[in-house]
Amino acid sequence: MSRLTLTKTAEILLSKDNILVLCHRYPDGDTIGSAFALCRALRKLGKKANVMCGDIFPSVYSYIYSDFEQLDMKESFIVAVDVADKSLLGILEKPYGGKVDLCIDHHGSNGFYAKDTYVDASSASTGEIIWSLLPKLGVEADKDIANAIYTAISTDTGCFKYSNTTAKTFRTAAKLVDIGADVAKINTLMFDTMSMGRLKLERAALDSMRFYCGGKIASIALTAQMFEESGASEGDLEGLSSLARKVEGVIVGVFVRDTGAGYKISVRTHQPANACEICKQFGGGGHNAAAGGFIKAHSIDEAVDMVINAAAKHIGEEYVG
Ligand SMILES: [Mn+2]
Repeated sequence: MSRLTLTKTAEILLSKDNILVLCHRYPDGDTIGSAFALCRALRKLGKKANVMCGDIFPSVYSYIYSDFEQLDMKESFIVAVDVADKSLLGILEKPYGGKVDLCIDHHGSNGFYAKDTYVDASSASTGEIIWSLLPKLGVEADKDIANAIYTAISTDTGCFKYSNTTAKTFRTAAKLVDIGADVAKINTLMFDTMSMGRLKLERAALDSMRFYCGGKIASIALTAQMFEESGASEGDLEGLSSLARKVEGVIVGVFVRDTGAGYKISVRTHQPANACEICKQFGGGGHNAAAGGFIKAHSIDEAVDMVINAAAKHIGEEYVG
């Protein structure tokens, strides 16, 4: 359960082979981009390495993984990237949750479930950490690695818009462009393309929006039926949780989704509200402006009510549900 420096992290990786890199469930651009970038870097060193995720990768990311062949390999070292807690491994928690040798992450709420952990909460994405790791591994990034890391960074910063974006984020992105990252193509895919399912899902989500505490808090409640009827896929959910926070005056945007196996909550905040503090009350976590968790409730209305209550208390407002 020790906390590593980046140099030590590189040293450990250099001393291992047959490395399995794990992503978190509901995989996003950061966990996918970080995993494939790291895996490709390890292979460049002549090592055997594979990527695994408990859920299917959304097809929008296929340019990262489509020409990537899984190797015949018996893993002897397990790395998790962007996975703050072992429960986030999803169906991989059972086989691998207690066996993660190394976790590389940027969540301040990291649960230190791995044998060794490198966590940098000031980093906007795990992708940025992988980028800093490359020279320590002695690996020069190629175009595939650049595209994977660019995806990780751009998606976790909302295309360089969120408050986690730093000068280092832009400097890293600039170097990725130098290497040949397909910036326009990736940005169009990630931020300017909508499937018909997503359109229907977004329409339903907007219809469900409710406001509380004089408009400082807003909620979106997505039922299993709404999801079903939209024809959307899991990947179409990306960014949906940020919609409520976009409304003028809203400092806490609450997104609750009935997954069929419990209620997934996502909270997005503007300062001074802190999303992580709100989600912690339900055993969740994340970042100051974006956090999430799961809650048990009898109905989606009850689940929304619980989070709105916590959010109202958090910002010092009165809420009577
Ligand atoms: Mn991330």
